[in-house]
Amino acid sequence: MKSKNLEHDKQRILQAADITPPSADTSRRNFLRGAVAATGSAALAASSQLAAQTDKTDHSAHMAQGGMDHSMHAQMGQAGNGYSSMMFVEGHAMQPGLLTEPPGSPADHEVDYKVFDIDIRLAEHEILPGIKTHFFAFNGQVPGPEFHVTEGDWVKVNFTNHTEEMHTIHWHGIVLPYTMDGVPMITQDPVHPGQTFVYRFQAKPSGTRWYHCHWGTPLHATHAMHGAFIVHRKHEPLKKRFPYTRDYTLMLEAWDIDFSREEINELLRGMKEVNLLMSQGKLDYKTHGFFKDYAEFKQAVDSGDYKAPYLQSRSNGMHMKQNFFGINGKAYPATKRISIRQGEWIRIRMINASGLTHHMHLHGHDFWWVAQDGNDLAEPRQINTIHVEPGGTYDIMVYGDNPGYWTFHDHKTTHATNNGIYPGGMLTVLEYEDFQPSYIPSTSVDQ
Ligand SMILES: [Cu+2]
Repeated sequence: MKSKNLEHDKQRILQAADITPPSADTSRRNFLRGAVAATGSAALAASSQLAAQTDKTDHSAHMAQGGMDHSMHAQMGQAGNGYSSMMFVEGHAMQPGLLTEPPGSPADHEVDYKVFDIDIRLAEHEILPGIKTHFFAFNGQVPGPEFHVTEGDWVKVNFTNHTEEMHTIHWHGIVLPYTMDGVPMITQDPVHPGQTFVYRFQAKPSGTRWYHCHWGTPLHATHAMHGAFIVHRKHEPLKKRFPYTRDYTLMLEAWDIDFSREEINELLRGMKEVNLLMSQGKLDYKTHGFFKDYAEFKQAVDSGDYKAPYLQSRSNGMHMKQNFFGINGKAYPATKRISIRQGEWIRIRMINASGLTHHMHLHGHDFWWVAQDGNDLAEPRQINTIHVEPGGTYDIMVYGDNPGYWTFHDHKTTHATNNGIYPGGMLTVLEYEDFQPSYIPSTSVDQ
């Protein structure tokens, strides 16, 4: 009876919401044509402006205190039993707006919070000339805004979701209360469309840390929902040996723009339906795979009531195959160069958001590897190629003693390409500001 009503509701909603089936014209082979088509597609018409936005605000804390009594589901912490999964929502009705301020951090009047506002929007982003695509992006930019705080600062981040999809923010490498860790269905309810979630924590330990969405990570975190979270020390001991005067952050990225376009289209189509059902309290596990616990999930699969996605394939039948690679949202030759002067030390912080491994190699110089995952190495290592693991952060120091133009790139050569064409992708140039080149090639895309 229930499922019959649900089927009726679903049909009515599909009609009311005017949800069109995914276009057949989405073959991987047609990626360039498809990229143009997606730009004008109706599903993406709500794309936000890529307006430059102040990414850091320091206004005084002034947020309404959410009710604690209903905000934290105590039983969620016990839901694990070795079976924790994002599909399990014990005690949660999947209604938006139930959870805004879970416990674990001091109230506004107890500490002096540094306040930041960040949002998530659907935005069009240009990876390099001719290649534009839509991403879920923090403040509409790729990567998201770069946070700079000092170790020990209390940080409050007002995170507002302006998309039709659910998201969270995970603070990667920050030691904080588990209620602020940003993993949906494990430590917090997902942040629903239109909702604001307030993250509160103390910035520690120091070093190169980062943040990313933890919902649907193959699309969200690796494609665009990532940014640097730099925790400075009051006194930086590394400056004694390496008196650096400039500090660069390089987010290493990889994109499958066919996958991202089709996933976003599919998600928008599906989320319209989910959001409508949710708002009416009619979201059912059989349609969307949300379960109270592992036992209910197992029973549903065993009985044949529910077919798990891994027993089928992705909704659009695609698997991610990265075809563009980049640094700070751009692929070579659109990547921003790294400037240095003779006799200058610079610091370069690399954050691997791509989900792949990279081998960053600098021409014409050795560099000193000084920190990993935000923590100083016991002894810096003098090398010129550094192995960069998914999720890891790596800090190096470079000394300007060889004037010229020097490439800095992933030595995994497939990553120094644009859609398979070399040169491109994860490649930039270390350039000396204070010298006159004696030779410049007569043909170049970047001189
Ligand atoms: Cu997300």
